[in-house]
Amino acid sequence: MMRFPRAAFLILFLVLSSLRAAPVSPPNVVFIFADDQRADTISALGNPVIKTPNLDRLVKRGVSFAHAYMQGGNGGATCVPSRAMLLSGRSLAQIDEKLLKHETWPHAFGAAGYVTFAAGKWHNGPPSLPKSFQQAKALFVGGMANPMKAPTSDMLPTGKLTPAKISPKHLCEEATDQTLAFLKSQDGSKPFFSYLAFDGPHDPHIVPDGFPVTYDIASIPLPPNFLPQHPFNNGEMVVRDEQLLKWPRKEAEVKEMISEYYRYISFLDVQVGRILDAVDGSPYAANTLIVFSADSGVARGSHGLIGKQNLYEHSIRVPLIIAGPGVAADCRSDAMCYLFDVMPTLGKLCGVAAPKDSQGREFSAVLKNPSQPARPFLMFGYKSLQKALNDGRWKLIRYPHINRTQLFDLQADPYELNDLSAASEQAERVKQMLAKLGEEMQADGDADPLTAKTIEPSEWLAPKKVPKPGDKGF
Ligand SMILES: [Ca+2]
Repeated sequence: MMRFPRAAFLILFLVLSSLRAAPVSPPNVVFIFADDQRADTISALGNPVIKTPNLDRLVKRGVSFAHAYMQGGNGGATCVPSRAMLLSGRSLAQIDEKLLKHETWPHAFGAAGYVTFAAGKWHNGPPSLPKSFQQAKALFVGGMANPMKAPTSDMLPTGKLTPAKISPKHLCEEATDQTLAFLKSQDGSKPFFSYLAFDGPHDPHIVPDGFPVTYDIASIPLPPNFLPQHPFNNGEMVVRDEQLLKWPRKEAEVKEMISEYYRYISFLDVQVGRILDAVDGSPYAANTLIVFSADSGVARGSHGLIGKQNLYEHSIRVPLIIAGPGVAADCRSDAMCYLFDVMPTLGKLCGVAAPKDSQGREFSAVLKNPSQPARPFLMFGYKSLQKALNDGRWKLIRYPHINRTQLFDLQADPYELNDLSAASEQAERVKQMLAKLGEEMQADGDADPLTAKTIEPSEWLAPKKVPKPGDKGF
């Protein structure tokens, strides 16, 4: 047997040590965030109608979460708290919607040496923008707008915004253009964190004239849980989103709305494809995490509702796809998580320490092994009107103002069609889940009661006329 000279061992040891010690540059992050995009609107994840070839590409290279959720809202515009939760890593009961009281995750990335950039919808007030990002372009800071006429601003080095201007392009296309320019400007000397927030597919469902993807209205399936009207007063029956269609909801009108909604998603999918192409063709293709998610789902006819001011799965469940270095490819995960767990997870993958007030839990283990669990249960709220608990199989929704409870077996009944709360064999489960919901709300600082002082009628009659601001009941 040949003996290795001692010097050879020494050289081998030194080579291996130097390999181990070689600095590994932290991954870049490209975060794409849609507005009101349901989790069931991606072709590769099972929607038989919609065309999303680029999101499908992302699905094939990453982990797709079937149980990622936004935690709810404190008012009709759930965009605001959802983004505040995402960016701060804090829960619904603990957020500052203006994002001024707590360090944000994008700021933490910047402090850790990342170049940070935002484009598109910013819904938490201009002062928090320079506290979160170093650079920003094509920002839409207003309320709802026609995306073809949305006023956008750029952030100056002082942190101030330029006077708003109207781009001749669709807001989502303009924000994508600006993101592409940012990506192209990166020379690899520092890692980057790019946040592209679309203003769609939020209504109005407007895409540029001539966009070639269309959907045949007649062949659009209605959601399996379509109803002409929600069966009881959920406390938010005439909020703005619910006025987009008249009561009772007509099947043809819902199908038309869904066809336009899908067309908008296909338009956004093209923008996603432009980003994927840019990353794929760049020198940093192998070292970039790509995330796609949305701030909420939306009802679009499910349960007789149109908007996202409810706690059914269609409105709170969000798409979440994560791909990149160290992430399993073409995998699905049933791990339950909140949107406000996503940034802590990215922080873990990128070696960025959590801001001290971030409460989210990192689930990076799921990205390596998608059969790993994340949270054991989730809690939701919408104003003081709706509260819910999901333990992975059973979901309880409580409506304190009408003293009403729903219980669904999500495993047997994923569309939440069969309320089991009155079944005698479920009485103990309802009792236990209500108690757990109350305890968890208290632990998180949500002081709303689970039974209101004044109980309102559960029955609800649709207004003959659609109410306007200032009308009683608006
Ligand atoms: Ca939204």
